[in-house]
Amino acid sequence: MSSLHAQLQSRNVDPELASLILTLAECGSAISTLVRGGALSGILGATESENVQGETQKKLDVIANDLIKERLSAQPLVQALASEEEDHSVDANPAGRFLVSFDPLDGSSNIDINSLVGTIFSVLPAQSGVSGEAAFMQPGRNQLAACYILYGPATVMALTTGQGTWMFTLDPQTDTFVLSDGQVQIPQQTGEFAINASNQRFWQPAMQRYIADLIAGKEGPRGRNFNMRWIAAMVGDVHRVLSRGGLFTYPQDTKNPAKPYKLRLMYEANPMAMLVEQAGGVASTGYETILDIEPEQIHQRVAVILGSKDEVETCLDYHKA
Ligand code: AFP
Repeated sequence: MSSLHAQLQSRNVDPELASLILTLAECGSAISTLVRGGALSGILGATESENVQGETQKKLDVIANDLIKERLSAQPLVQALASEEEDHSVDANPAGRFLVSFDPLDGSSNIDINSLVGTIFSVLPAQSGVSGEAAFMQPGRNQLAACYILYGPATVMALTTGQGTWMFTLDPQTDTFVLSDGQVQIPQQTGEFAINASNQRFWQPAMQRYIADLIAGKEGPRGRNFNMRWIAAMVGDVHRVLSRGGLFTYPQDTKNPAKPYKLRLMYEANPMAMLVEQAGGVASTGYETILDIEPEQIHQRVAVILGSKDEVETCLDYHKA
């Protein structure tokens, strides 16, 4: 039984980065306690406000955001933070070495049905002489750490600092994250995919062709059957991919021409892409490696295709045709 703290030490993670990661873990553990309380914690239901993305905020979106904002602002190592739920980045401590972006509660529509939700964090280096949102304009390849905390039947944390992806489980007795997989490896091949199929008529032709061939199964060009899963929380779908392989995608669509992509680069795509790459998988938009995208604004959205290497590469071949 090795704790997160012990793992960070034994793997020689920069002590200041390790200290920040422990703060992120504490945020996850506090939110986990609220999630477990459900209706008893007063966290269910919606607020009357909308976030910058025009989405109605759930009570827990706001509670989780405030909790993380408060704890990170008090962390001397954090120069600034950016949240999916904040209009603009928030300055913390000018001398801090790190920038943290986060999705405080991923999968908000699952809260009221007692289904999977999670928190996602991405850590970037602060840049000398650059402040405000401009400081966050770095490709995901620059991330020093990425992690998510999934509030499921067990609360688990997937973490990378660029030396592989590790998985921890929260021990509710001691309130500590304990190592459960020291080297996550996504199987290269898979028979499972995840996509919101209700958007099928809005996808681009390449994705239409790819998914049609998966669904055609044994009788189709792929010559074997595929199974489909959709959790409606990226954190849950990516956890399945890290646990047993699979392909997850939220592709470009024309459902709302003003919003061709759903997932956010800084809060969802970049940290998940780092966790997946560090576990031997691939993460792309269909045309570009996610971690190489040069961001233009903190709330920008991208198409995402990630997971088992061979299957993602097969999907990318359809985009070349
Ligand atoms: P929130 O972060 O607003 O809860 O959105 C969740 C999400 O961005 C991602 O986690 C899911 O994969 C996706 O939305 C679900 O989208 P659908 O509503 O199309 O199922």
